[in-house]
Amino acid sequence: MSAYFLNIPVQYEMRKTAIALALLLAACSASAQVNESTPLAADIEKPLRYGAERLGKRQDADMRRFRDNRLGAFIHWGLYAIPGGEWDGKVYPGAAEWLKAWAKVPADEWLGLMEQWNPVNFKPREWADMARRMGVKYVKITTKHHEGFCLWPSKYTKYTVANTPYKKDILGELVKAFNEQGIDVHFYFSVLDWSHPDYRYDIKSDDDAAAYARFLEFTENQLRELATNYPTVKDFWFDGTWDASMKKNAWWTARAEKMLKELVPGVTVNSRLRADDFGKRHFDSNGHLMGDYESGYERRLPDPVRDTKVTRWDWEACMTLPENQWGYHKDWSLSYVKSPVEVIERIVHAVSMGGNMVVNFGPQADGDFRPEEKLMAQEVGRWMKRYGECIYGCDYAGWDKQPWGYYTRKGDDVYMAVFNVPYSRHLTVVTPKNVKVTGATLIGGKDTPVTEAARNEYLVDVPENTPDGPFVIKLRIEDSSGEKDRYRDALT
Ligand code: JFZ
Repeated sequence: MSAYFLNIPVQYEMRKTAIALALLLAACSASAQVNESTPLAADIEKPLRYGAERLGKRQDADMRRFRDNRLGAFIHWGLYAIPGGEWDGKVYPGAAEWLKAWAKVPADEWLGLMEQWNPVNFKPREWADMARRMGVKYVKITTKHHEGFCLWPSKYTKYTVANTPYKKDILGELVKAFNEQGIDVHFYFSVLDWSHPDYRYDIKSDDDAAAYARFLEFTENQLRELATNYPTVKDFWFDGTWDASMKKNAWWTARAEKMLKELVPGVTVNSRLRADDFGKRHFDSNGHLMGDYESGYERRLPDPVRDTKVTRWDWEACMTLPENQWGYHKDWSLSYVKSPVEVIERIVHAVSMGGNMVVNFGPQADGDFRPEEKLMAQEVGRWMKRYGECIYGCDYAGWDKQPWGYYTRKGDDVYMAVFNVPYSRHLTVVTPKNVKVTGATLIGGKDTPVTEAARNEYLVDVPENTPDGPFVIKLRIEDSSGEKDRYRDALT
């Protein structure tokens, strides 16, 4: 009896909790799926001082250039290239640029490698030639990785190229050489700095707070120095911002972005720099992207069917050739190394989802590239030369994914990048309503027949005499949907 009476309020409380939970879940999923074009009701937006400055994509000329470039190269070059993954006779299989951490090398011992920094075979113009031939439109250079060694003669630390046998300003030479070839230069910058005594992983005392304040001032000085001394820089790609100390100093991440944008008009900044008032990173507590583009796709890519939400914002992915080696590692037999075709597929995959792809190089300590990287650059370049029109300036097409490969689109041009040829030798194309396919041409080749199999379904014949490897077919379409360029220029 008493249990029955007791049950009533208990059930009532449970129902209340269930309703509150349901409301909370609804709010959460609404913010997770927020469509940037339809701002959320103000009552579920949290007020933020350091959240996103903007809803949707930047549409100015500099951002369009960033986006249209589509293919970039990463260069991870620092003291870690000297040991190349080996310390005291032991080869560590982890990322070579993290060797100091794997082998627990004290900072001053690690920075002693500076005495050996003398890349006598470094030829910036040859680097720029190689990049141009590969078809990359921009290069992201590690100005300073976690180790703290600067590729430019920073006046705020002694750990720079100026204090090595080589002496010369590597960064300055690279900026000049790439810019001469019409290639944009982006700066990678690690906030995390193992060389600096004031760096803190977390702030647990007043002393920590004071040290970290000094560290942030040092970092800001370095950023101002980079932006001022190399004014043609187009982008800052931040890294090493994941520690609790940074999340507790979100104000600084917003301030650094603002400062760089004032110093370098039009400059772009990745989302990895930013944290909001609650320490939330990349996307703020209201689900809006911070910075200009998302930079979380590292060595992986969004699923072409499930993850189409990524087409609502700008993003850039980056990849390594081995499993996870950014800096030079002497032994690439320790993990699988991607073939040029696999690199090409990832480039196309990224563009098909509205993103950019950056392919990494880890130059040797002598300033030359390993043969595998030279070969890859050459093979990718050969493909880009013939088929690059399906990459540069292209975007998400919005058509249903097919097993043969990926679509990209530029205005009324829809491209089919074919990686898997079906036994039937017919490539199925399912168009959106009001879009007709009227013809198809192999890029660098001839027209190929198209037959209408059903309403909005076409079969495109695999062209005769396709070259080995992936090829691209350009479709002629009639689009009466009135939604031309919807995916590109909509004010999302
Ligand atoms: C960082 C660095 O630690 C690494 O050495 C390299 O420079 C790479 C480009 O960036 O590593 C990361 C950073 C972020 C993620 C993974 C590895 N992430 O967001 O998944």
